[in-house]
Amino acid sequence: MKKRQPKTYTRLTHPLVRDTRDEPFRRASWEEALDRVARGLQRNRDAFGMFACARATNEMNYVAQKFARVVMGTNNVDSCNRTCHAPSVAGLSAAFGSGGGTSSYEEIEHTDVIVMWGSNARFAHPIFFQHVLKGIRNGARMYAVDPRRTSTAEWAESWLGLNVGTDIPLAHAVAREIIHAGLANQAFIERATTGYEEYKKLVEPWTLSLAEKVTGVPARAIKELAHAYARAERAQLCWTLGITEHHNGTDNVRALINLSLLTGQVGRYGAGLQPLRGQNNVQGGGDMGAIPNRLPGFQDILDPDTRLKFESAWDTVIQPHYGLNLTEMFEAMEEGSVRAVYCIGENPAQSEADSDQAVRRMRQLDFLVVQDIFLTKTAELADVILPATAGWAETDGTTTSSERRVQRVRKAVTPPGEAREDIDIMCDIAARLGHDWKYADAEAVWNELRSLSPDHYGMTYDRLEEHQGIQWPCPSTEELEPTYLHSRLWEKDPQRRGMPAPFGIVRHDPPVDLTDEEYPIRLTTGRRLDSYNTGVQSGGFASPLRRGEYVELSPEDAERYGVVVGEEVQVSSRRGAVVAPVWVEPALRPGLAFMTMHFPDEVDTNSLTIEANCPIAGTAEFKASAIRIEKLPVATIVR
Ligand SMILES: Nc1nc2c(c(=O)[nH]1)N[C@H]1C(S)=C(S)[C@@H](COP(=O)(O)OP(=O)(O)OC[C@H]3O[C@@H](n4cnc5c(=O)[nH]c(N)nc54)[C@H](O)[C@@H]3O)O[C@H]1N2
Ligand SMILES: Nc1nc2c(c(=O)[nH]1)N[C@H]1C(S)=C(S)[C@@H](COP(=O)(O)OP(=O)(O)OC[C@H]3O[C@@H](n4cnc5c(=O)[nH]c(N)nc54)[C@H](O)[C@@H]3O)O[C@H]1N2
Ligand SMILES: [Mo]
Repeated sequence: MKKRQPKTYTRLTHPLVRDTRDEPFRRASWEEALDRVARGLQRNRDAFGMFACARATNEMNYVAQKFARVVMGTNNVDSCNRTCHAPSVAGLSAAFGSGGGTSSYEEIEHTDVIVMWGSNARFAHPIFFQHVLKGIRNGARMYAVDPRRTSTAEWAESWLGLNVGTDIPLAHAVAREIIHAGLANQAFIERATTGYEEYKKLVEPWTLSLAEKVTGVPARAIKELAHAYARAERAQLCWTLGITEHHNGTDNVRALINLSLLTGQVGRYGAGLQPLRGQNNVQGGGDMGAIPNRLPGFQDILDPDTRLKFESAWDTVIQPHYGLNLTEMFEAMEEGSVRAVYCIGENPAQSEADSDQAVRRMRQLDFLVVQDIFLTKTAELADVILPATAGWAETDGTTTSSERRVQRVRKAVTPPGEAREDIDIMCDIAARLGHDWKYADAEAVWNELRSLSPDHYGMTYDRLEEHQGIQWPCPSTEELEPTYLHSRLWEKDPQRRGMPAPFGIVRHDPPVDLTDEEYPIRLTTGRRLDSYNTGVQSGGFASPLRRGEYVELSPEDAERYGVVVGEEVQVSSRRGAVVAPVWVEPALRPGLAFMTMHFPDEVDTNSLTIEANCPIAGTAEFKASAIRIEKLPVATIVR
């Protein structure tokens, strides 16, 4: 078999510029590079978009969104939260008025039933999975709902191997079984929810046998999950991209939230909902307002009092409407209504669905500045490249984990070459465009945020240190709130209970990219333990775990196509084609293939994926493409 070496990315150490896109980059001084950026943005003031970095600190994300809103006068600011958990935020907000996961990590150690739905946490959230393992050791039973028998599923009492994109039928069948078995929590439903009668009608057709037919999960396994979840004293429902990366991701999320409302498995210690976020600080990026619909502290832009508060603090006028999300910004590039992009710590040239289209759109921009720590594929498309310090270990500040815990991070190593902190670079550009912001350090940024976000007000740097991180909400500098959200739903006094949580009336809608005779295989994409996202930060290092990119096929399909491990095949979708070696994977059922996004320089998986996206959240259907596998003619096989 051919030995392939993942690409090693070069760390950026000084600014790079060029006059036209056909020229190679040349080294420039910071002065020259920043002047060029200021000019490029200035001439596109009315057509600007910003991508912020979910790996960098809260402070950096706060300044990034302030840059977009104050310097450029737009709410067009977003990050890779769009490509993963925007449906979780939208679904949780619609149900509970707040987009955060409801529980703390520790609670999973003290629960009775753990449902991992569309989440391969053993690979993708290994630290959280240590808490899961403790929970299992303490007696919790785990159920894994995933089309693949993943490494996570290996630890489960039961694996529900469903067909890709059939989560709503499965959730509805679980609900119907709970209702018919008399296990619905009537008292909670009456006290804390709305829309139950309609929901009951919605799920009624989803008998166990119909669900078995549609989802492929045996009726017996669905029934067992329903009884375990509803009877548990405390149950935790965790989900990730298997739920969200679909064209109906927000509906999927609502279907899962419904199960917690039906059984009262939310708002108590040990009972809750955990959308495990992807990046070290994607929770914080959104909390800081680096999203197009919220100001810092997750405060709605449409609320006039909120806008007024920020307008007077920042001495500016905030656009009274939502900005474009990442997906919409790409569409706007096509139309020409976004012509300049400031891309900080994102690699959309390789991470966007239908990446050939994304690259073509970025090429059409009048001006692209990329600020990164490595020379990425996206940076190669830019006019100016700015070298940043890494949010991790090279910068002071805070980040927020998916249990809403804000923690300090510190500068421990000296950044290479002339690399500068993201915040300082942005402030220097802001100054060139007429905004003189002075921040002595990260703490000064944090204190400005605290003064504007009630949920963060009580978190001084000293207190974060003292408590080794604090979960939001934290409105008081004296006390701490409970580790879980929404205990109000259990209040007997209706005055204190606040708004009830509505059941989501959501219907099954199969993946957009249908399989047929021409494209008979369902491709789903995701992660492996050994690599990170587009490989920029994990490429190049050697590990016995790493075997580069493969198209993983079930043993049955491999036999049917007559292909063996290591043999290169052509993988085609309705958008593109790649050549990839085969891996025969017993964890896959016939008709299902798996690829990662980790080695795009070897095999560009995202040239296959479909851009169809959730109309509420903008997240693309990375989890469901239709493909065909073809043997290569012998002459083309190069070894
Ligand atoms: N090692 C490692 N860890 C990472 C990352 C990394 O690149 N490498 N990336 C980080 C990021 S950005 C994120 S967002 C998280 C993502 O973490 P995860 O969401 O856990 O990772 P994925 O492998 O993308 O997808 C999870 C599972 O969804 C399943 N799935 C596919 N289609 C469906 C479906 O229709 N229904 C259901 N129920 N399941 C389905 C897949 O088989 C897969 O096992 O990981 C983070 N952690
Ligand atoms: N096929 C397929 N595609 C997917 C997915 C999938 O499941 N399948 N998942 C999607 C998901 S969940 C995500 S989150 C996206 C991820 O997509 P991206 O966010 O575009 O990909 P990354 O490889 O994580 O790129 C992160 C970049 O940030 C830079 N960086 C890191 N730290 C810093 C810092 O402190 N400052 C600056 N300025 N730069 C920094 C890194 O060098 C790197 O270039 O991919 C999406 N694409
Ligand atoms: Mo992600």
